[in-house]
Amino acid sequence: MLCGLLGLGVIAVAAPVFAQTAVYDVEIKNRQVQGAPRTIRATQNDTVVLRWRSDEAVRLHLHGYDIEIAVEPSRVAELTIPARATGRFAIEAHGFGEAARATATPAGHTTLLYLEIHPR
Ligand SMILES: [Cu+2]
Repeated sequence: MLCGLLGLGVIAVAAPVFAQTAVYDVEIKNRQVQGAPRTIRATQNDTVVLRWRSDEAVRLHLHGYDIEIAVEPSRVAELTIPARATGRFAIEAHGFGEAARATATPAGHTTLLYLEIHPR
């Protein structure tokens, strides 16, 4: 019991000092994000890891940071974001299915999630 209390104390002291890594699982079904919150919040200098799974090929684009990743069906694709810039950034789908594999950026963009980075 005493050990448990001490452990909690250490975590409470350490948390505000060190940047953290937050991992989120995000699933896309029928071109929509399932269950996850529409906005993922983090603190500046944290690392955010989004582990994407999709029932269809999709190309993802994180605005502001300008990171693009391709997600293939039934395979986990990780999007790692070193959260240095603060603000609210859209993560868009730049095409599903065949359009996700095309070299040109398709016209229709769909916002899937927002990433909010708050100042430390
Ligand atoms: Cu975009």
